[in-house]
Amino acid sequence: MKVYDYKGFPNPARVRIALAEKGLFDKVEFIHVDLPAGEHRKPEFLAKNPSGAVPVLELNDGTLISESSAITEYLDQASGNPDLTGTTPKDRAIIAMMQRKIEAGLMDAVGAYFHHATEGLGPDIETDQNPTWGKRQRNVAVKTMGWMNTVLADRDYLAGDNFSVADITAMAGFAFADFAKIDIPADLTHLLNWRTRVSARPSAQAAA
Ligand SMILES: N[C@@H](CCC(=O)N[C@@H](CS)C(=O)NCC(=O)O)C(=O)O
Repeated sequence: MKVYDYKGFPNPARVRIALAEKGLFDKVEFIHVDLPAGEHRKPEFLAKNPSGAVPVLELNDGTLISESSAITEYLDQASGNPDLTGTTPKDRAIIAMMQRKIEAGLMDAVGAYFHHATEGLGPDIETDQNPTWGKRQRNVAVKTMGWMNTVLADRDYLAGDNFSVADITAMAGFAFADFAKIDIPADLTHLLNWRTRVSARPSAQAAA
């Protein structure tokens, strides 16, 4: 398997954490895509992912899977021991729900702030900025942190008692928030404790 990515970037980090959790990190070939140079917008890469974004997983039979949650779903379900995306219909639905809320409310909101309300990846890449919208998305991210704190008041992980892809999305989302200088408010103690807990996992180093 090949993973097209850019080490240190937020969405590739999600797949790197998932690979580490599944013990597959050394079983894939990482292909560096030079985002700041615009390699992801060239026809060769757009043929792999028309969205022009990393990560992309390429299976040995040539199948191309983009979207970090879909890649994680594949890695987990194909492993024979799906412990990140659930097994029962109810667990799978709850994990998918929490993953998507955190993806939209934290990861994507921080991304919108970074790309629209800061210099982002520089003028050659950030050609369609909307700073007003970007700043509003910063508020969305902080509001989402508050909601996550209430969720974590009575559970160890975001989708229940077990670590899941929802936690992976949040781990990468908070690393991105750090980079974009959006702090977790100090009174969100459940969330801060959760972050300490997941940061101690060996997989957290995979994305660093
Ligand atoms: N929804 C996608 C988002 C992928 C994404 O936005 N990746 C960023 C890197 S963190 C990217 O490639 N950005 C390039 C661009 O938007 O120009 C996922 O879950 O993988």
